[in-house]
Amino acid sequence: MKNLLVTCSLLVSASAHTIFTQLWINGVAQGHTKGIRVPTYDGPITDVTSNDVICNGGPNPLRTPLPKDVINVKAGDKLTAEWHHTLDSDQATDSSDPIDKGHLGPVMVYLAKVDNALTTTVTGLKWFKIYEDGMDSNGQWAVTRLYNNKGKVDFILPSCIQSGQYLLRAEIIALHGAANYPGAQLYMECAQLNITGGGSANPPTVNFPGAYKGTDPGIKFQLYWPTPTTYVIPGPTPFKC
Ligand SMILES: *[C@@H]1O[C@H](CO)[C@@H](O)[C@H](O)[C@H]1NC(C)=O
Ligand SMILES: [Cu+2]
Repeated sequence: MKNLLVTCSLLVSASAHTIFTQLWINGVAQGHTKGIRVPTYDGPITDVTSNDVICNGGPNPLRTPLPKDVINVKAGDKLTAEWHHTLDSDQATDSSDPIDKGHLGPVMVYLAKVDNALTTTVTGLKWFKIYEDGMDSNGQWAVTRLYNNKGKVDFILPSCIQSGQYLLRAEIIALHGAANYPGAQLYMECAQLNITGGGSANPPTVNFPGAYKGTDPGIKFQLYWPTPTTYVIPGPTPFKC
C-alpha cells in the first residue's frame, strides 16, 4: 500500500510543479512576474548544496533580461506571494494550478539585504527567514492551505528591519519524494524589493546554500507511512522584531 501510494503520487505529479509569479502589497496585486526573477521552466531544485537553491536557475534557466522593476514596499506591509503551476497557468483550466495537491510540505519566505536589487548576483548573500508554515496539529500542510487559497500566501514584512534594497526569496518544499535524499523538491523565486520606513534591526543570518542539509529532518522526510504527526521546518527560526 505504501509503495502504491508513493508511486501513484510521483506519477501524477511528475510535472505538476510551481512558480512564485506575483507579489501583492497590502492586498494590491503588483502585476504578473513584475519584479520577480522567474525561471522559464517550473521544475524543482533537489540539490540543497547547489547555488541553484538560492534563487533558482540551473536546470530552470532564469528568464532574461532580469526584471527591470524594483517593488517599493514599506516595513510592516502585508505582502502576499502568489504561486502558479506555470508562468501561464489559468486556474480555471489547470487542475494542477497553483500546484499539484499532492506536493505537500512547508512554505517559507526569506530576505537578504543587497546593494542593488536590479543587478545583484545571488551568491554570498546573508539571508534571514521572515515567515514559515509547516504542518498544523490536524496534519494539514502549508501547501494545502496555499492550494485552497488559490496559490496565495500572506506574510508581514517585519517593521524593524533596515530600509534599503532586498531580494525576497519565497519557497515551497514538496515532500512527496523526500523519503531519501535527494528527493525533496524545492521551489523558489526571488523578488526585487526596495524597503522604506524601516528600523535598525540586525537579524541573524544564514547562507544559501548552507542553510539546509540533505540529512535535515525537514528535507529527508517520510510523508506517507507511518502518517507523520510532526514536521520540523528546515532553516532558521523566523526573525521577529
Ligand atoms: C527606494 O525608495 C526610496 C524612498 O522612496 C527612493 O528614494 C529610491 O529611489 C527607491 N529606490 C529604487 C531603486 O526604486
Ligand atoms: Cu512538481
